[in-house]
Amino acid sequence: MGVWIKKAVLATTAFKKDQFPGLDPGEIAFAGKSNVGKSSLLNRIMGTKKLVKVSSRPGFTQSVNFFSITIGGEGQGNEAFFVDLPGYGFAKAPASVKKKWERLISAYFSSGRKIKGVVAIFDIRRNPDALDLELISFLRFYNIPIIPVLNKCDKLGRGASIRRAEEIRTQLKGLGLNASDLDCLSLVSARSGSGVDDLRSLLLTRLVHT
Ligand SMILES: Nc1nc2c(ncn2[C@@H]2O[C@H](COP(=O)(O)OP(=O)(O)OP(=O)(O)O)[C@@H](O)[C@H]2O)c(=O)[nH]1
Ligand SMILES: [Mg+2]
Repeated sequence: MGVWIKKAVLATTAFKKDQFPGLDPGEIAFAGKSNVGKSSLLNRIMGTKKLVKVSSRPGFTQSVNFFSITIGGEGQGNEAFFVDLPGYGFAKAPASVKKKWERLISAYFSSGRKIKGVVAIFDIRRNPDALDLELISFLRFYNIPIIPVLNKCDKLGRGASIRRAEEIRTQLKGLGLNASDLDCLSLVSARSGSGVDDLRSLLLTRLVHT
């Protein structure tokens, strides 16, 4: 028997931390640079096409969005949140807006909520940089498990994806990711759906068992 999502709905859109939901059943958040495909991947994982708003314009998600999910199968009876975060590192955003997002993202990580993992999403074609290091350091400081994911694999062939994954794995190790976190490095495409079933199982299993 597997574990699956029976139902997913948008529960709360928060522009500041006092708008985070009072309910705290355990959650997994999606973080990464602007435009890496956080919102698209969430739609794929939840099996929804339009629940999470997506745009080719970087800096699209500007609030913290909590999606309430009902788990079925082995995890029957469990409720949890998936949390879509605004992206960081959007060069063209005005400084004041960047500050606001940064404050919101750090308020989220330091909120004391039951964050059972953060899916750290990277574009498989790009190397992690200083801003990604900031995210990783932040998560390590708060002892939040990191689930690294390389998205947009449809842009590369299978061989090239595997080669890139090895390069990025080495770089992430250099940025301080634990071996145990790196063990579950996932290669996915939010566009084609490849790798998404395995990632969904991994996330739901975390939610149910940790
Ligand atoms: N080729 C390809 N494009 C993708 C994939 N995932 C997302 N995209 C595209 O990338 C763009 C950004 O997607 P979003 O899901 O809005 O990205 P985001 O990370 O939520 O962006 P922000 O909200 O700005 O932080 C959109 O044009 C998507 O269609 C993928 O796996 N492959
Ligand atoms: Mg988004």
